[in-house]
Amino acid sequence: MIDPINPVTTRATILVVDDTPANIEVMHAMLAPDYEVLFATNGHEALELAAKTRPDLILLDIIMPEMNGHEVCQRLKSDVVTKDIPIVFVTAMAATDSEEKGLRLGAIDYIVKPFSPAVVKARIANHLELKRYRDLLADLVWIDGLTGARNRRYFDECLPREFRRAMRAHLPLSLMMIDVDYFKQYNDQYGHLAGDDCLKAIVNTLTQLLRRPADVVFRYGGEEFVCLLPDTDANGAAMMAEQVLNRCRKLAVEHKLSPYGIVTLSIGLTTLMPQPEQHVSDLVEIADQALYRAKEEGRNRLYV
Ligand code: GH3
Ligand code: MG
Ligand code: MG
Ligand code: MG
Repeated sequence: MIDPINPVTTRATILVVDDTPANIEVMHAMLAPDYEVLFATNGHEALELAAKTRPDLILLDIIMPEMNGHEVCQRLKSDVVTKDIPIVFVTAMAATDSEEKGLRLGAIDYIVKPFSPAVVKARIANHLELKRYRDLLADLVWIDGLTGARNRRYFDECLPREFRRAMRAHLPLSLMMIDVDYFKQYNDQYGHLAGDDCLKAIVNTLTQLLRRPADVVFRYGGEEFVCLLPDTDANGAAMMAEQVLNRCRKLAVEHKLSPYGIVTLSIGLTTLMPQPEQHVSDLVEIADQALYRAKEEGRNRLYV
């Protein structure tokens, strides 16, 4: 899966499934210079490895003992974990009905042996490119278009998961609710586009500060952001929130209509040791009330 926020360019992984060692050797020689190559010599191994490693592409033989390639394909396509992995049959079965069956089962391509290595390599590259774009598109569903932060939809997915995880592991879970101060006036004074730039700068600052892989920044609504801090106690979260406030002050974005003269943030903070009787929405509600208090007490501050 490509992370649009932190795109890591890793080599694609290809799983080759074939019961004949000589075929595997040929494939390996052909693919290893450009890809990570994994092998399975029977259907069961293939299913197991595919689910465990989720390769970017599977090259699948048809004639194999025990479980043939058609059946392997069918099983891969009926498992949520593996159903989106493109499958290319590479087989000596030239019969049209076998090819039709393979494609109907969901394979993206069907290559008959003996094949031209150059043509097969080109086809594989094309399939991988398509897969890359498909993954990227799928990920965009979770990203806010303006700031690149995770969006509200992703927050709604993550929060219950993190809540359950914290409960199982008996670890604290902290949540920071952040709101930009006097932002309506900022837009009025400097224009909506400048407002957009300001939101982007704030998200940049937040993502630079929250560097642990588990810490995630979400755009919760217009000029409101949420940071979810798993395995972070009240002290740790308060320190982090103070740093967020400070970094924003250091950005020193001019805001003539604010009593502070610059763009500032208010933060409502809460930390829970999740318990079965609590509801996940408790965390948001408490943070929201704390944010309200931070506003009431003058903004540009943290309230716990
Ligand atoms: P407070 O200090 O109490 O938070 O006051 P505020 O003006 O920040 O709060 P209010 O909720 O009244 O206004 C929020 C403003 O944020 C209004 C809205 O136009 C602006 N806003 C929301 N989303 C965006 C956006 O994507 N871009 C820009 N430029 N402005 C936005
Ligand atoms: Mg075979
Ligand atoms: Mg607001
Ligand atoms: Mg505001």
